[in-house]
Amino acid sequence: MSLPGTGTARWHPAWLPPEAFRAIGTRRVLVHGAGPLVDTVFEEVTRACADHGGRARRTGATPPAGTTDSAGPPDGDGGGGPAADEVDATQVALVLRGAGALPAVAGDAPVPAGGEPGALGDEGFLLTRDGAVTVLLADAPAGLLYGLFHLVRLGETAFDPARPGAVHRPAVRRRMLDHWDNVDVHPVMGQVERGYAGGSIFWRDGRARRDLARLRAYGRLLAACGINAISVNNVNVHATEARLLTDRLGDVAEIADVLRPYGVRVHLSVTFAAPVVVGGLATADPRERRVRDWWARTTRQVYQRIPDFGGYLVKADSEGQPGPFAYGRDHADGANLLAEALAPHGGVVHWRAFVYDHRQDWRDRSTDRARAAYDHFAPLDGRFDDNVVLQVKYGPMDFQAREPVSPVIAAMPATRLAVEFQVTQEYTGQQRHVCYLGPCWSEVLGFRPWGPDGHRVADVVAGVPDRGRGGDLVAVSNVGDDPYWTGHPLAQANLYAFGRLAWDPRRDPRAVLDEWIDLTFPPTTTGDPERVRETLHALLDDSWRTYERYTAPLGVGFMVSPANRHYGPDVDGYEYSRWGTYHFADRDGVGVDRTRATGTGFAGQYPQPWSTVYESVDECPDELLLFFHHVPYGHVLRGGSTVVQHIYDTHFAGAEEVTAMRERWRDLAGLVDPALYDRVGERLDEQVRSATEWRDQINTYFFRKSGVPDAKGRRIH
Ligand code: GCW
Repeated sequence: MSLPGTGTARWHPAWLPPEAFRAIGTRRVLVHGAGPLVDTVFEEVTRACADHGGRARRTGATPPAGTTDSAGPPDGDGGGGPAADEVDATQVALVLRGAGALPAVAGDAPVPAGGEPGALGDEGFLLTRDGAVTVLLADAPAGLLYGLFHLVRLGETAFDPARPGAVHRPAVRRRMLDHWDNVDVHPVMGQVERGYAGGSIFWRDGRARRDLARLRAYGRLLAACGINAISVNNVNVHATEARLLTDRLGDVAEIADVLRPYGVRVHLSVTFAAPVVVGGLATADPRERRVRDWWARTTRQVYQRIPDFGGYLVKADSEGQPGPFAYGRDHADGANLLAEALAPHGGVVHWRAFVYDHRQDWRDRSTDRARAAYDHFAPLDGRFDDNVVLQVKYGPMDFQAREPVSPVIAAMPATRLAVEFQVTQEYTGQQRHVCYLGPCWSEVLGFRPWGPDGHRVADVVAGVPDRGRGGDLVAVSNVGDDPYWTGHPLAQANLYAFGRLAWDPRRDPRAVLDEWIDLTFPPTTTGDPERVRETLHALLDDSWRTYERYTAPLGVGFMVSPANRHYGPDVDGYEYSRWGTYHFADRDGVGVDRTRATGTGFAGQYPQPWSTVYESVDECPDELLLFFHHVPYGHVLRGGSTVVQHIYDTHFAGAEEVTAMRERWRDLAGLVDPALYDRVGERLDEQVRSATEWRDQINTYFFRKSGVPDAKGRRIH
């Protein structure tokens, strides 16, 4: 298909339309350095210059004698051969240090503190100036690539002579996306589990899709927002997917080949039972020699085929997936088994902490799903190998619109941790609703588990002495084969924001949105850039809180429809189920008592001050009240209103805000691409319908339970 405004492309350019490269593409650009990623940089610059009239030139493409780095194209130019005066007229130099002598145009550029040769690391870069030349320096090829996309983001301002020199490095070493894509269409979950953007970009009906052009375009988008790792199949590993590790490894290798030029390493979800399922052994017991040998042998073969393979991702003893418990072993035994096989090759195992009893009896009040990850994993701190990354969902339950930060994050200083977000909007509107999650992730990353003077979650993930060994940020992808990549075109902002916040967790999510807006809707193309920016901010900035207002109240979570696969309201939908996701509403009150004094004791899993704050019904933040406490409907919140009145007020307000969003979108008629305009418009219609449904079901439910009328006399059915 062809999308209006995108030439003949079958997909929307997202945050990399050709116009986004105008500032760099109109200049005379020198790329200096050797190796495949520098080739990519040169290719990008060459294309930008071809589109916008600039000149691209390459030096240092032949590695200095004695190095083994693979060479790119010979030194030369990407625009017809430079004349001597053009060489002198270089305006921008992207330079890999250590690739022979620095080109003269960059030789005298002042180096800001922290940017000394060798100090930038594998992915860092610095931006400075040498006289009239804008100079970007990196010590490793990936740094040059990230630096290029930094220039693209900055646009004209990158070349402002007054811009002070600055060093940039990612806060987190691995910024990873997990695809929950199935190779075979799963009878219940389909091609992509919790996917809301069509089919998979990797797989279709049991086969690799081999849409290599699109995969390459995906790699570009990922690199441009800083993502450097990806897992290509669902953590629920079914029969066909188990074979990606063995006889179907070629499919994985092909994806790795396409993403490699953009610095994205490929990881694979594997089943813990692989030695049995695909290896023909009678056991997968981690203590058995033949099992360890099997993993060592199999992993060696993986690395023969994919030398820069990232590692394994494992969901074990969770929601029916096999794991070490079957052999009387624990999660450290299980994770270390795979870590041992990966270690000689530099690979890592991401071992998920999403372990709980999914066959709970709703009558049993002593079992609390929120406790489970901590109960299972905190006692194992110190037992995991160095190349194990324990992957923890950001909240103790399951990607709800509002949860407290998982206490596991503060409980395992001797373990590498990855915090897992969900970019795919399973519980946040399934990409039919506008719900910009940047502010939610930013809150989580900025949360200080040890109180106002302590480290943040982001610090723990980056690594701090005595508090965290350092790990990764991971998110479940929202991408599919939809022409807009993400179903809802505005959901692209979530993918972009995840990458950017993983690179720099301290960034303001609104500033991230500004970047995304300017790249995706370049000011030079929209006619009225101010209006575009303001309108998109008006829709997106507060949309997560709006979503929270019209759905499950005060942190209690769920209330989603099981029949509609978690879309839309069903207050009691999971109340008598086995999943451990209850709200316990009765005629007197609502909420889950997770205190030590009278409840499940979950509040006690936090360090001070939070364990005291959450324990206390008076100190607990309003937005989490029903997560931690069961309170009467007349309980007065810190904000001043009663619980039931708050429910009514927020639900009326949330639904109204969505109606206002739909109105506001109309401001962009004629200013953005018509097909995109219509797609968003249709989804906003659905969001208005759905938010109204949520409002009415939640308000009616609590009115019927409590008998308390709305103080403002609004219509409750
Ligand atoms: O949120 C739940 C989803 C499952 C998912 C699971 C998990 C891949 O409903 O579809 O399974 O989490 O994170 O493993």
